[in-house]
Amino acid sequence: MLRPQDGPTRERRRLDGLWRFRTDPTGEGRDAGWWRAPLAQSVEMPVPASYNDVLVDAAVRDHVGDVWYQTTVRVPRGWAGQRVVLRFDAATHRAVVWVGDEEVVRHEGGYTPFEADVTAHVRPGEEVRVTAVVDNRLTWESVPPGIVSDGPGGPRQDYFHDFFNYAGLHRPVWLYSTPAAHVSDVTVVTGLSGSTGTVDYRVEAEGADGLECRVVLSDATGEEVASGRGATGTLEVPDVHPWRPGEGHLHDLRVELVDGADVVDAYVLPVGIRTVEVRGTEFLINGEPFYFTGFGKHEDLPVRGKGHDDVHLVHDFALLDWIGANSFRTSHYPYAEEVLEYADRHGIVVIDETAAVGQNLGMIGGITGRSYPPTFSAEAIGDAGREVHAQAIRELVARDKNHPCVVLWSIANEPEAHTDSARAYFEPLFTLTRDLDPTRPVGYVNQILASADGDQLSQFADVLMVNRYYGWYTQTGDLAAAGPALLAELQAWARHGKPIIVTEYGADTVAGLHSALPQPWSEEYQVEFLDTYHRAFDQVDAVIGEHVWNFADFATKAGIIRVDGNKKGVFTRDRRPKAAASALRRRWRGPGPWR
Ligand code: BDP
Repeated sequence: MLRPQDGPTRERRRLDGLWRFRTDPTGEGRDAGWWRAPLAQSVEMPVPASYNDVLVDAAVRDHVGDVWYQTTVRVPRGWAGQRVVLRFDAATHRAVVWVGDEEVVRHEGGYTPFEADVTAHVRPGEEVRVTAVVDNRLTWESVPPGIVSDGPGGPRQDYFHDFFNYAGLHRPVWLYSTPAAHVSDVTVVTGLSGSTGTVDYRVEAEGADGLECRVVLSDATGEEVASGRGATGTLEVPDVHPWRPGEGHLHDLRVELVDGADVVDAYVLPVGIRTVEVRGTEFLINGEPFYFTGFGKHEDLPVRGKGHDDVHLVHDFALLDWIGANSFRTSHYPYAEEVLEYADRHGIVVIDETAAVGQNLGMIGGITGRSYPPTFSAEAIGDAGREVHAQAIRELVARDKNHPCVVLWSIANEPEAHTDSARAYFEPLFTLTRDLDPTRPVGYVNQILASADGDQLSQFADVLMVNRYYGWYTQTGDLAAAGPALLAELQAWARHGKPIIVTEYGADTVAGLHSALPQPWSEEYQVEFLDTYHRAFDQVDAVIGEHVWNFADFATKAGIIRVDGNKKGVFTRDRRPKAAASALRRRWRGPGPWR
């Protein structure tokens, strides 16, 4: 699905700002038709933002079920004769949208965009009411999963992942125009052969019978470097300037539908020419071994929750640069497209993850002492849940396939992985991901219950991604024991003959808590903890990446092992560095073994 853009044949309008908002604790709005009139008893709510922390109201913060958003928009007069589209970049976790009195689209999944052609429901020059009901419930048929139960205070949401269930309209909402005959999708696959770059392109168009497709590739200077005709083809770029880590060099692919000399529609796609390949235990970008340094992140901010914000977008990337990180993982859901576009432009490498987190009921039962059904079973995540997961993968690849920064798909974080039912659940999802995108490696993120010998999913993965917490959840406070245990495990994984990225390792750390003898929770312990891991990584050739958990402290649900959220951040939630930040900076900006 193409991002809306302004151009000679297209215009867009952001509907962000203050919308009318109302929680619907009894779920009456759908029966009562709340979209048919101005939303009664509403308050004002900013879009984009999570709604949870904006108002000082526990009933909003912990709300379970539907909330309603509504705004009024005037469709530009100049759009007469154009196709008009309404697009939500995200609605967490599902939504139904009406324009005026008409339902125009519904969507499942909180982190991928959806849109509707609303041409028939709007009149250029006139105002129209846009209403969305957004449901935050997590069930066995959602990604991520959860359980809603009845409590004395109303419905309660339980879930199995370690970040707060922020919800709402987290990302921009757009109204945009295209011509009736328009470019509806573009796919590029890039290659390098010596100093020549190639761009295989495929254009899809709607209502474009009789029109010709023309493409022009230009360099950053605007100079044309290649061109082609037809909906598919290969462009060759001699003496190419590739996209590479640390240098987000982009070309522009201008796609036009033409009728003789008339340009009916034009769309410009930024293209980074680069290759990605796994060879033995190496991860190659443009044929050169790449070592990942960086973090698992979150979209998480005070007050805004998961609401996208350009100030923090730029600031987080500035901190990544300062510390010497060359990459991050979109743990544990697809991030806003603005984030990937920024990474494209700045040469930051991304592991792109679905929202499949918390699919490990044995582990959760072990932590909480509660009993759950088998994870991948008709009583828990069954066929319907897997289809939702498959759809989430389809939408992720459809959205992100053209980003040069994305070099690896992660189809789940820490799912159950040591059982036959896990293998049966995941094998088709690996196949699906590869069918959708044969050009990028695929993996999943492993948790310690599935060991190097017991894991049943790694056989399907191109890259091994492992999260480990020796010295924190096990061998707590005992780094002398943690180091050898970690090393032994990494050596066992190395026998698989695939590259290993340690996608999580970290210790909760209270900023400002100091201890001469490094004790858990102190800044000194976090530094020594990371050092211990790095010594092990440097002894295992197959380890080709290190992502600390986490970039910054983040909000979680209430729990006895969380004090005001998860404190494994190298930065605090408001992005102040803990001692570990300088230590990481010395390693990542110094002459590491990966350089
Ligand atoms: C891992 C999860 C991550 C948690 C982390 C932790 O992947 O989401 O936040 O542990 O416990 O299991 O800090």
